Amino acid sequence: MNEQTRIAPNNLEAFWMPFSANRQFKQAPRMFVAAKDMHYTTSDGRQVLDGTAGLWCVNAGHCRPKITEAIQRQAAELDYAPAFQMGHPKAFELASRLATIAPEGLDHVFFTNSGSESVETALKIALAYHRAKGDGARFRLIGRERGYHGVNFGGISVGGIVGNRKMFGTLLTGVDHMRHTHDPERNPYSKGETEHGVDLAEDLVRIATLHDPSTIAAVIVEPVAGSTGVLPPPKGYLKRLREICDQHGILLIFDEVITGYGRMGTAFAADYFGVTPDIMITAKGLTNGVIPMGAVFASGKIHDAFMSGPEHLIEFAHGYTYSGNPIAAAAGLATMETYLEEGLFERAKALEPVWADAIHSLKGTRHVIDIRTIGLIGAIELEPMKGEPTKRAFAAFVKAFEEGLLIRTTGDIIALSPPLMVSEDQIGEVVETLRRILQTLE
Ligand code: PXG
Repeated sequence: MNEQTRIAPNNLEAFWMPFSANRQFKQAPRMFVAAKDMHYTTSDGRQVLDGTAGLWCVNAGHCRPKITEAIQRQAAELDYAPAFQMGHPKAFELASRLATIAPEGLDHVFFTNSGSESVETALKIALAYHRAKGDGARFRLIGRERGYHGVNFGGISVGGIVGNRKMFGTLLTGVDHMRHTHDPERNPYSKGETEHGVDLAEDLVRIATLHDPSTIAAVIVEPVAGSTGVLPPPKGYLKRLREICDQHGILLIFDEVITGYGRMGTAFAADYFGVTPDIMITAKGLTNGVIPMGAVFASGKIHDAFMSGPEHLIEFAHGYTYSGNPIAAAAGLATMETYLEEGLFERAKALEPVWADAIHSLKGTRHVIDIRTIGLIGAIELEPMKGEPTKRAFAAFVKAFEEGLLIRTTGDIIALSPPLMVSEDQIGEVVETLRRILQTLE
């Protein structure tokens, strides 16, 4: 590490940090200054094992040479090209490459810069698709309680996290929500899909009946809800949603921002569950988190519905200055190369049972009331402190950081999602550090 990276900033005031307790953080800052493979380096020179792939995005591990070099090369060769009415080869190359790993039929790709933008893009594609087909009466969007679809207005409207919604007025109209699938009483300590709860898919029938199915444009769900504490779907649930959508001409959107790019041991959760959506939202692992980029996949049926009218006219009035940005596209291509060369998706698949057994070995540890694992994702739910929800899990987060392990917490749930290059020894380290910490926590 060079001298420069060791210097900690001496003024923390100006940066208004996202989704952070700003005042508390600034009293006792936690800073990373470097990273390599499975570890971060802190500003005081300690190594921290990355149990969360950054924020669920660094699937290939940190500062991987292929990706670093691709970005350096691209920055020196073509830094930026206009995204509208102009092109550059790498955006086309990346889209074609992504289409080859996507579930069959999802062969068109729209680039964005984040998960949140991918969500907005997907919702707009869904509405505009029906209208392009002359079915503009389909204007309703259906989400789910405990859903997280980023932080923009469409996403918080279909999302189901009250804390992310309550401050922001009336949101989108014409939105309804299915019930969530979290039911630890019926599905305690689950591995993979949960046994009970397929019946919850019938909630879509109830909502469709209430509004009339002909008014519903799309249903959006995370195949595995991530941010609200890792909620795997009940067996058969996603298949049933697919059936109901097909029966009523409703589009099914999967938000795979967390589950995409190998996190489940398959390219996408759609492959893991054997259910193909009409539109698939991705970001994060697309560029290994290194450069902001998102990609929305659409079926040929959807794409082609837009390709009518005079050829000189813009078919879809949507896009971003940085859609398909050259450096992001180069990062995406190098990331795909790294996943493939190192067989990281297969590695995640082989590790799934090892991971599940290791995390579930925490059953019975102090404060633990439930554990869920699926793919290379794990959640350890803690009993909240009386009258002070989230406090115990946050204490675990701070203690883990001090002891050299990065975890995420949401409410009183610890969420884990290491880079797919994690070794069995490192999985053991994650579990033993947590076991030790939980025993000492108030
Ligand atoms: N959809 C899903 C399913 C997500 O998980 C987004 C959309 C939004 O992505 P952007 O790139 O706009 O942040 C997300 C993001 C956490 C955590 O710890 C989760 C996310 C982001 C940051 C933290 O649970 N998910």
